[in-house]
Amino acid sequence: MKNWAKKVTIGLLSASLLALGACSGTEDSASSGNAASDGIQERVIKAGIGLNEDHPEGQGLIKFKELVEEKSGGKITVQNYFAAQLGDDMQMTEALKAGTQEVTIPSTSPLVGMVKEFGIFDFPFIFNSGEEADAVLDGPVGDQVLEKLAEHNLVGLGYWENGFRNLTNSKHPVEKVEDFEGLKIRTMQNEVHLDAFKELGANPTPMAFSEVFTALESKTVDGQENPFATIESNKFNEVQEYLSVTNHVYTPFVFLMSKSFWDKLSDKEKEIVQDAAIEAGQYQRSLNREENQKSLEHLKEAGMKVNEVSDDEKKKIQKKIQPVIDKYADKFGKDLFEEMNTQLEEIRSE
Ligand code: TK8
Repeated sequence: MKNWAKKVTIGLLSASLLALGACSGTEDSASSGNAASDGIQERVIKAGIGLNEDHPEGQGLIKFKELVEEKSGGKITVQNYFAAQLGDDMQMTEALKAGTQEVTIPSTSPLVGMVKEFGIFDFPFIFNSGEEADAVLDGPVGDQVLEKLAEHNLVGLGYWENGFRNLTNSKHPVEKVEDFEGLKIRTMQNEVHLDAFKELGANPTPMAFSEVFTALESKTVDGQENPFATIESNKFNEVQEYLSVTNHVYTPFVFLMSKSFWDKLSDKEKEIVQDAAIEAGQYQRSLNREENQKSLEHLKEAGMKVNEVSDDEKKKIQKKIQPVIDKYADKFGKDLFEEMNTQLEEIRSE
């Protein structure tokens, strides 16, 4: 998306979020009797993610902390917790709903049981590049999905990037569609991923990310799939021999805030938090794209046996899982799915 277009979308998103909380925003600060003249109170944001501090997501969260603290003149502080210290993606999301944690940035995939529309991003081979994903996620399709979060006591402040996923396993290189046969693969807790791997003849098991290393080490599963940066940061190469460059699906991260916390914020505080989430997200996305390529090189150097998958073979994989897409497109919202496809066609014809 062109830069100006991105700014307009972000502007609209901020405006609609401000409107969302406008009625309830100032009440709390006024009644607590210490409303500050600049509209900023002393507050603490507890933020947790599933990945490590050295991962681009961890670095993005550190950037978010810096920005919020700087923009609020040190009045709003952010306490960061990495590596699932506060729980896995679903547990932290529940904590936000309960109002016991303020921020988390999970993959959208395990949230599909709560907001089914997130599932349209889980279809294999839907995006050809990170830029295509940005355009859809930062545009009207992404916004419509974020709006669904309000009824779950959540506010979505934008999308960050987990990225394109690649398969690792301890058995053999996966070069052809037949090579999936019988492989025990850990998937995210997401029905599209589960069904797609079944369709390919694999034996998938859904599992929280925080359990994956141990499951690989103990050979409970043969393999898993994640972007290169995650494979490196979580040292999966120590327990996995083969890395197949499948790029089979793109996963967004979604920046979530507890709505009960959001509703307490003044307009000024909302602006600070919203702008920091977007700005840190732009930093995170570009770092992620740089680091991902470096990570692939590091994994090769560390001795992983890396193989490419030909375009022909990818087409065969795609064809085999088409029934899964057809089944779930209806379930997640045909209109939204079509709107996404129309936007992608427009981008590709530009
Ligand atoms: C980390 C997860 C992870 C995801 C997964 O909390 O579960 O495999 O790719 O990045 O969100």
